[in-house]
Amino acid sequence: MITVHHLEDSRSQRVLWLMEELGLPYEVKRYNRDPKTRLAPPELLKVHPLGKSPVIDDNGRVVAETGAIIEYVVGRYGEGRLIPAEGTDARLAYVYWLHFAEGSAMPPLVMKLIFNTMVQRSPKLLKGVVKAVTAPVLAGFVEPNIARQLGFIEGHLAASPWFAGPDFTAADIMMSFPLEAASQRADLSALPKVKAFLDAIHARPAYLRALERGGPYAFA
Ligand SMILES: N[C@@H](CCC(=O)N[C@@H](CS)C(=O)NCC(=O)O)C(=O)O
Repeated sequence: MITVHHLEDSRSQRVLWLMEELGLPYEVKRYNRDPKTRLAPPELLKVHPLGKSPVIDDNGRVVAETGAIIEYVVGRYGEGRLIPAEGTDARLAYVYWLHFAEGSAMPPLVMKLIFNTMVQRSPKLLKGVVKAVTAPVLAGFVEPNIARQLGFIEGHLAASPWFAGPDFTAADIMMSFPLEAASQRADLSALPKVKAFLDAIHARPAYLRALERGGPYAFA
């Protein structure tokens, strides 16, 4: 039985969803964020040295990093589901988007969150100074990268119903979190395909079952 170490309101929601899509039995060990810092609690450090979520434990085999977990679970238990056949263009697209999600899409979204949090949490007297430091980086680097990436994704989804071709795959699960985060940190009004993708995944029965297992999730 796989145990999913799941931090509330986090990327690990994707792993619960993966387990539901595959119909695999699993146990959820839920962790709450520190209400002030929003960081993971120290208990997670006992599961993995980085103390982040998700982490799974498959009978003593501990796997961290969402993409690695997805590759492990799909490879070991998927029986060919949620992954395109080897050697196809769809498989190449699958590998690309599986890596793009955390490797390219998340960094500018995390930077935006951090810079905005820095401004929010600065003492009143320093807010203006912190804003003066962060605003040019946001405007000159972070925002343009987010906009360019979202435009690229919109174009891809205009040509393909799912990220890796005609069928729903684990690449769609992987890409869900950056797009959910973007729906809160960016303007999606000119991105109908991205919005349609989010609507489609949010209506999937397995997605809804995963929400029940994981508890409240602010990004859905
Ligand atoms: N690239 C890693 C990122 C892991 C990560 O940063 N997880 C966040 C959850 S969204 C976390 O544990 N944050 C709490 C903390 O940093 O204390 C993955 O996809 O697994």
